[in-house]
Amino acid sequence: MPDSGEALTADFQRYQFYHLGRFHGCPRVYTYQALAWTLRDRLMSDWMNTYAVRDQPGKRRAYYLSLEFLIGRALSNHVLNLGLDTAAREALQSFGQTLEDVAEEETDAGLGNGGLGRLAACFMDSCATLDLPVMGYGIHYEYGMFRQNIENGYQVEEPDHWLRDGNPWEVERSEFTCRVSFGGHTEHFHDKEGIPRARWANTRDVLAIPYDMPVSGYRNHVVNTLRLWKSAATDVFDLNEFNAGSYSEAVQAKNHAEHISMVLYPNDSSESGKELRLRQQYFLASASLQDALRQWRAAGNSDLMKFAEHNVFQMNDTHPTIAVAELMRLLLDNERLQWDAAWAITSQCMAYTNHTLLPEALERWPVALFERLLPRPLEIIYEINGRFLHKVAMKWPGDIERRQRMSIIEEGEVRQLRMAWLAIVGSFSVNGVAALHSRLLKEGLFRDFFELWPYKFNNKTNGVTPRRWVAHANPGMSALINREIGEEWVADLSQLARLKPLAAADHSSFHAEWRAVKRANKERLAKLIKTECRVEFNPDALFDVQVKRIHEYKRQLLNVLHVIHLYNRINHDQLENWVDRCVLFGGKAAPGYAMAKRIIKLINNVAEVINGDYDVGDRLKMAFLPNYRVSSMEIIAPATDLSEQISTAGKEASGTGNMKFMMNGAVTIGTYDGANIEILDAVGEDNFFLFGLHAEEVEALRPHYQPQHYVDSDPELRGVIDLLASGHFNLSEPGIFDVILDTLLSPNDPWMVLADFRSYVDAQQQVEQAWRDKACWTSKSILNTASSGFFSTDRTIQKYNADIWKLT
Ligand code: 26Q
Repeated sequence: MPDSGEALTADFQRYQFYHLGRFHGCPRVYTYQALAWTLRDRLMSDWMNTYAVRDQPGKRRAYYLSLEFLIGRALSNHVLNLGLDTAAREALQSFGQTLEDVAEEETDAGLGNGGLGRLAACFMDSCATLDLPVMGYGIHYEYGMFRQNIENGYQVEEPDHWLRDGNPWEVERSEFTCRVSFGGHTEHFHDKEGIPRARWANTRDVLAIPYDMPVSGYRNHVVNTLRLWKSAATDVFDLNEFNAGSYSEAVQAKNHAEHISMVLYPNDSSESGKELRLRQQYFLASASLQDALRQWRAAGNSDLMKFAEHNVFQMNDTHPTIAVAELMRLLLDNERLQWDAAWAITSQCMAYTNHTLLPEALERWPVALFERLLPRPLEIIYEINGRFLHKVAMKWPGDIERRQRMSIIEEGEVRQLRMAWLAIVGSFSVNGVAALHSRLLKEGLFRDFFELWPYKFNNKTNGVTPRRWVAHANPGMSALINREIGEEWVADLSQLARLKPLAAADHSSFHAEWRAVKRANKERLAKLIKTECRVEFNPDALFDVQVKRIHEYKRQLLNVLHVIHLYNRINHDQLENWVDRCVLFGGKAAPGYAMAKRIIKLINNVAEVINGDYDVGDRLKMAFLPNYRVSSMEIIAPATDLSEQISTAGKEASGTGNMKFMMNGAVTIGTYDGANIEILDAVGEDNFFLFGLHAEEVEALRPHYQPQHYVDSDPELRGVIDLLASGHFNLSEPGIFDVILDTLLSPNDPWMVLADFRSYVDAQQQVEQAWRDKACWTSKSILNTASSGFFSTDRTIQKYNADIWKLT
């Protein structure tokens, strides 16, 4: 299709008038829609071509199975990838609109909670840019991540009806609808050849209808597919009920089916036992595997023994792990393979990525629930476990305890399925998401399995896509970089290293330009914060930012304690060498996580007191930005000076926000945890503010942890705790922060917040010292961007491909 500004203008006009039925001057959302359709047309032929190229016999393909794809907005991303920036601006200009304003009209596709979901979206971007035959499989949630409002300082959740205005990017492909079974019972019989077989009978089925979203590569004419399943009632089932005269029951059953893809679960650490969640998991796994089998056949293949040669499924955490049992079921019951053949195929094409070290976050499902919902897959899991435990017994004769530890079935009052164990047993590859995380998995959680199958375990350090997180989010910095080293860095981020010489202080004019870009980005963020929080951030102050899910292990509380400490310093006139600071928080709490919600309330109350204190003035500001999401981070990361990555060491598997900040020239204050360690390695200790206990030290201290000891021996910490305990931040709401004080002061605080307070405050002093020397800070900022090449998902995906997927 023609790509000129004129051609886009004509199409845009046609869509606005003939397709949408809107005149010039209509609400801006229709301008967005008309432009989206105009661009979609330009994706279509590349999309169809990519399909055709992928559809060849004998070609190996990968599938990314994930309950979450946190995509955010698509329009600007496609504009960038297609190289249509100038043309799109030209088209909009004749209607008096800017691309930025129009892009703002798009609702984020918030089909994920946080890091794990956003990683899946960055991976899809890199796979397309690297021209790899990878398809994403997920769920077409009607409601994505809830919208967060703040009322009187408390989080209030609202449904996210992201499809209200329609979704111009998706294409329904009802021709590939699948059927997914639930309930019923199993029957065992011998087939004509006398071979024992099973059938899953009397099931209640639902339909899975695919909705495809295009995933464009960066200027390479590749458009891959993200296929999202929507649930619907089967006609047959409705009709049966209807014939029996129970019309309303039939409609109810229809509702029941449609519930499956209704809403994303808003927990970012597993919440066990919810039946609907298990339905979602099986729905995704079953539909995706059926579809992959169909695609493989449609490409002209037929010898099932070659299936594992041609297909690999990457499971994003344990959420889609029921796929192990489901592929076995399809091969045994539908394809009539024998157990050994089916197992050889299954265990050769499944791969599992773990995203957490918290033992309490490992997914478990009550066996009883499985029995009722998925009787046939459960039988298969029993068989997998029996055969597996036999192997364990062979390797460690008489070691009963180990057999119990390693069993996929956890015995106890409620028998439970350990999904991580099923994933490891059923996969040929098991990986963590940062070097430390992968090592700790081998030494801790997965130790027994590592001893059995050391060759399965590997590391794939996370990344983020530089297209969205730099080229799109930070056009000012991108232009500056382009001028210095050309544009190649966008698809080869290691090129950024060529900026390193410019960090030297004698490049003062480059330094000034770098600062000017950051300053403009800070103005943009300050405007947003003014609108959303009614707080004034001064762009000349240090922008100190912690945005991520609210979780105790991420220690937003440690950050708050530091802010209270700064407030105390002001109140005690300790203003020597003062550095003006604006502290920004953002993030959602799981609706059922009371402590996380109380932390949000604390942040808001402390902010209100500080911002309202005339004596504090511009020295210190604090804000909580409501409804943190992908599109907020696109404004926040480019405007950040100091990136807060302060989890208890050994608890954050990787982190990916840390990488987005680094790429955009923020300096990190962080613990020796997750990918922070690799960031520190890349940028050097002079350009990273490291503090706190290491993972091993945390565990060594745990049995003896006495938080009161730190309070007694550190007057500044005592000042902070005393002020909090005095009720200064909750004068009209007595007692609401007692639970927070209690955990901070408890020897059982798992996150050991107070153990790192002194070290954190000292590191913050180093931050201030560096900030006061403009050249020194600018140099650190440039070096962070220049050293961030490793953290591109292009590198991550190349490693997945080289070690696991082996696609050509
Ligand atoms: C499980 C069962 C039932 C309901 C919800 C869940 C659930 C949903 C989401 C459990 C966990 C999640 C999300 C986890 C997550 O985002 N983990 C993060 O993954 C990132 C990408 O690897 C890492 O960088 C982060 O360190 C890790 O916390």
